[in-house]
Amino acid sequence: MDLIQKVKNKERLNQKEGEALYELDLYTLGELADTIRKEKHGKKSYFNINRHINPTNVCADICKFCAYSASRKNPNQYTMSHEDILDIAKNSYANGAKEVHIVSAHNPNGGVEWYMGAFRKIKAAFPQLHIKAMTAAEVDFLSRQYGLSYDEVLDMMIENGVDSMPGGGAEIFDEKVREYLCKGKVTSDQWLQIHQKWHERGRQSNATMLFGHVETRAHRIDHMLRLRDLQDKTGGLNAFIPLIYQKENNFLKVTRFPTGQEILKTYAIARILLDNIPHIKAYWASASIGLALIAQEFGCDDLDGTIEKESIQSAAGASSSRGMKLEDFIGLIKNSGFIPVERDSLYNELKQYA
Ligand code: V47
Repeated sequence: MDLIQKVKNKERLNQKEGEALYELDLYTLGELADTIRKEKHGKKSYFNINRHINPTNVCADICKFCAYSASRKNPNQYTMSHEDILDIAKNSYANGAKEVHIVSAHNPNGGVEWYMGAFRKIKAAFPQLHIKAMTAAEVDFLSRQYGLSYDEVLDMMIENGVDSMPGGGAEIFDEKVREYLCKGKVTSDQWLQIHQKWHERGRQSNATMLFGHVETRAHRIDHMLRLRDLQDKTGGLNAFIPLIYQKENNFLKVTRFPTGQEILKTYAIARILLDNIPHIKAYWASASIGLALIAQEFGCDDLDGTIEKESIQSAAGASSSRGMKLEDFIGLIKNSGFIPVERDSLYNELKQYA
């Protein structure tokens, strides 16, 4: 059957059909994705008021694409104390943040308590503040470093106040590409297993995909389909977040970058293929706010949030280090023809800015 008709009939596509979607022209693809987006979310575009905290850049793992971790390209090591982290959370909470998104490098010096104590202290001081923390890569790192099972680390996260898990560390699931990019870090199967175990505890998480470096279109489709399989089993993924590779200050040599068209196609294909994941996030810190606004017409219904401060994408060249003012964020979404909807971290609607 014709591929377009299959999408319209809501039939599931396989690897080859996913790859074939890229051959469609951008507008056809955009229209197909936009129809699905409208059925699921109408003209609503979700965001939250959040603060990203990256408490350390000292890392035991080496990922070629990473400009954030301390290395010979980034000699400025830092590790925050619990007091530093708590001060940031306090400030952000006072400024209206509803979520802290905490992602660290894999610091072998602090012990498990450095990670867990920070969550516990934030939760005790600000019980209303949602803690989204610990990528599956961090869970795997703590497990390897301290001889703990994944179950033990995940249970500790819950005991210490972590509410949901972010989608980082997924990179690209294809084993060969992964070995080239970040050998030694959490494997694809382990990443999926950790999220499955988290979901089995009744918790929710997100999933990312880092693209626009050395991977092929086929690798992106494979990545999305592995997530679709996980979601069939657990239903615990809230959002899929394609992250666009930023090229500065790292050790990955890339000469060809995806065009705006290729990025928009990837968002649209994600919306079409991932029929069981409710939200597709155009993370403006990696896409740029301009492209993220356009992505709303290509299947994306979420723009992440105001962020306040961002260190990972901006270390690699993105202009996202200072976050975005709430009024500006709302104004931009409105002016682009969509309805800004402030959400909590689990996508409950808090306020519509009609
Ligand atoms: O896992 C690292 C990526 C991720 C680069 O769950 C890079 O809501 C681009 O996971 N160029 C961390 N990306 C950020 C992340 C995230 C962001 C926003 C929302 C959510 C969520 C999760 O950043 C890492 C890695 O894939 N990253 N270096 C780079 N040079």
